[in-house]
Amino acid sequence: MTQEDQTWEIQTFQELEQYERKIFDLKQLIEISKGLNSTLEYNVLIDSILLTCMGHMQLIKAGIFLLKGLDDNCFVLHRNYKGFELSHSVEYAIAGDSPLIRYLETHTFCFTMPELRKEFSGGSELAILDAVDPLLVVPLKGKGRMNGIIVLGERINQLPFNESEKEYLLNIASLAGIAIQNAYLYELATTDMMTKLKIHHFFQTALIEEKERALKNRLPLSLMMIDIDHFKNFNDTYGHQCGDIVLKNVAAIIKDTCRQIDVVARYGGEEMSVVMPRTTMEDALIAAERVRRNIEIARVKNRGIDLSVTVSVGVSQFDPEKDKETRDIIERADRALYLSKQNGRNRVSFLE
Ligand code: GH3
Ligand code: MG
Ligand code: MG
Repeated sequence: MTQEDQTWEIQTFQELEQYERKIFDLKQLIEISKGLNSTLEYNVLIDSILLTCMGHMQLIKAGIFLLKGLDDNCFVLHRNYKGFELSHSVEYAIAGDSPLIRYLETHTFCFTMPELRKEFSGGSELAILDAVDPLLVVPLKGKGRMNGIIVLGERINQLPFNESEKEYLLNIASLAGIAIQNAYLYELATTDMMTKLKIHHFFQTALIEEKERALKNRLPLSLMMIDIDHFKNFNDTYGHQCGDIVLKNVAAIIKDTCRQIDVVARYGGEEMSVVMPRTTMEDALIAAERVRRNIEIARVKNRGIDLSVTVSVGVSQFDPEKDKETRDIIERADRALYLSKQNGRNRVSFLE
């Protein structure tokens, strides 16, 4: 073999290795895409994005800034961040219309903090990123608009990111940006914007799904129906806006009182429902009493006036013998709620 042949063979071998590496990377990206598109649930998606970055880049720390709420134009560090030791009392927030967000929106790069400081001079928002102290900042976009920022820190191998790793991260980021956009649209379509609770249709679907799951896994399932007492009085005495404030406050208290796995929905008007998976009647009654109590002790403010608000609650537990349809479970909780009203309101009742 001549020297020329040998050089050619080495080059071909190196090219082959590069192609194999590229094919491997692409296969990995398809898997990542499948993973990120398999859920529309925000918290699951966030974990999936962060763990993907950490796994592929051998990172110890990862976090993500996302829009604070459905109708909020402010990016905050999501509480599911990993590895960073940050203050729980500080809200790491960057305004959506700030120069930093506008800059990142128009630049599809990964930045180290020194690079970002050099490239981007205006705005005080860098201090927020500085407080997190990431190795790399990766902007996320959906439909051309910023919808998040990934912050990555500290690698297991201590090495800086090379160009091909940065390119790979940008590919992950573009998949993550689309997945976040989809989850955001799903959230928007299934949320009642006034109370920020789930809409009626979502409740009905969730109850059917949970009933099937309970049957299959022989797990308990309970339901709470909640209605605000004498709600019409708030409207009639202080106006509809006051009624809306009362409704929003009650909704927020119910959501804060319930667990993450509970589906809290606006059933209609000033009536709300909570689907409680893996919950027996006994535990559902404890939860219902907690909801009732938390609303009773809260003071809802309307134009400087403290309003006292109470609710009546009805609870039922799914019984595979009795309940052929989900409407049977709802009907029993509804009748229990009616009992609470009849017996003087501001109380919890149940029907077996
Ligand atoms: P009860 O203790 O028996 O439940 O009495 P109530 O006054 O709460 O019940 P009623 O059904 O008579 O009145 C419910 C009122 O809620 C009537 C309706 O106009 C009002 N309402 C429904 N949705 C909204 C809303 O989104 N905002 C406001 N401000 N009022 C609403
Ligand atoms: Mg009412
Ligand atoms: Mg009502």
